[in-house]
Amino acid sequence: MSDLDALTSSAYSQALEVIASVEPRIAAATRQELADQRGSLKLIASENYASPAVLLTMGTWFSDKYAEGTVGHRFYAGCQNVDTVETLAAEHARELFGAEYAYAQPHSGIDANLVAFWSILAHRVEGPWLEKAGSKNVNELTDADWESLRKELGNQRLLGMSLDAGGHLTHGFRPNISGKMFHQQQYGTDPETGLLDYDVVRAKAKEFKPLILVAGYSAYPRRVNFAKMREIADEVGATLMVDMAHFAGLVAGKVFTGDEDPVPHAHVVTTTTHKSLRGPRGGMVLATKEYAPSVDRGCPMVLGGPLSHVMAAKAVALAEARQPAFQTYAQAVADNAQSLAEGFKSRGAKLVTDGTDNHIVLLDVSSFGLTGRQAESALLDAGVVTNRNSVPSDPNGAWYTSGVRLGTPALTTRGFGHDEFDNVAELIVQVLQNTEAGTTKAGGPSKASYTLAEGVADKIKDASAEMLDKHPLYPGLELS
Ligand code: DSN
Repeated sequence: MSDLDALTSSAYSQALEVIASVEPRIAAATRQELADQRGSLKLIASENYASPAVLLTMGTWFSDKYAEGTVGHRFYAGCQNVDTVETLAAEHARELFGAEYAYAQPHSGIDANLVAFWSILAHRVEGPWLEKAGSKNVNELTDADWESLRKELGNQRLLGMSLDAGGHLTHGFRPNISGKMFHQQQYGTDPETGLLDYDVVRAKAKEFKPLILVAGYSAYPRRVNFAKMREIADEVGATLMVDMAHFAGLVAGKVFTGDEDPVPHAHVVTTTTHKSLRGPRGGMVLATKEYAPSVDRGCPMVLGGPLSHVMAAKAVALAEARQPAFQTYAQAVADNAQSLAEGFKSRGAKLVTDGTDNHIVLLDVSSFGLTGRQAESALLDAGVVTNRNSVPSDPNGAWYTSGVRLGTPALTTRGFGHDEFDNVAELIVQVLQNTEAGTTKAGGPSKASYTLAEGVADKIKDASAEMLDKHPLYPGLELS
């Protein structure tokens, strides 16, 4: 055991003792969570394993500090150390992504998107309106002025990718706040190929004339040409906002470069920090200089007080992502997704878009006679952790779905390579081939109940354990 491993083991063992002295059930659940994560195949495309350094950074007294405002301009006294943390997180983010400006405060990807929407409205609508109205401060508006500004703000359009094509709830999905605060329209993917059709996006944008064109995805297994999306945005006078929450690690690791790197093309880029970027659970906004002043007011206008302990962990994770080893990791994430996709195709399974060129594989389980819900549950019984996901024009809707979304970031962190991912495809196919859809009490087809043939779960768990033991999670971390 290295000195660092011994220190980490001792730090966690002692921390758990301290926790157990107050609420032993939480200490026990924490230990169990490590055991569960160590013993299962984690294929949720939005999850990863942050380093012990990142995890330990979150457990400090920075959690106790209020720091609304921005660096050097806080609404609370005593923020000098938070300023150091936020400055470093933003500096690492700007350097890593080549961004003009970085805002490290959002608590999640959804929060980052809300900050982005708000800042675009402030910059594009409120600012020009105030100027026209005689450069009045928004606080000085009369009720009549405010009514008129409110109409302008509330009359804006947003065009984003639809949920069932792989977009996110916050990209204009009607039931989401983004679909209510904006007049929205959605673009989908080609019904034959499942691929994004830029001509269709352009035609919709020309007709709809959105203030915001949103690009990015949560469940689209392909790369996006952001240079083309910017061209479209410019043609219609829209702000291009890219949500790179899922693939930020592939951008950081220089797998997505040129037209596939959103940062040089978008006005505003949002992300999470915990998915392929492998940092703490949180969000971030990158922007061009012109949007920086409005993004900077995200807290307290949109966000509650920043989580300084998490911003500190973001700085540590971003420092890790600036190391050459992260580029090797990111390339392996993409290569492994190819291996997983090929593994499915060679076994006759159906994939949305017939493959992948990012970190996501979207398996259409309808050919196994299952809903996504049934497949997800049967896989979990066999120790394979995934999430069900809609496929384009899904006949089973967003709850039961017809797909299972798989991602390679987490198991790649554990060291899985081509052969293991091919084997993962084999194990998943075995589970699905041995799962039968159930019936409802009334005797009709059920979308939820299922039967996994006896003995299959144990067989798959044994086969997984062989791979998992060869690639331990947090090797060297031993809890006493
Ligand atoms: N929860 C994220 C994901 O799994 O992709 C999106 O919000």
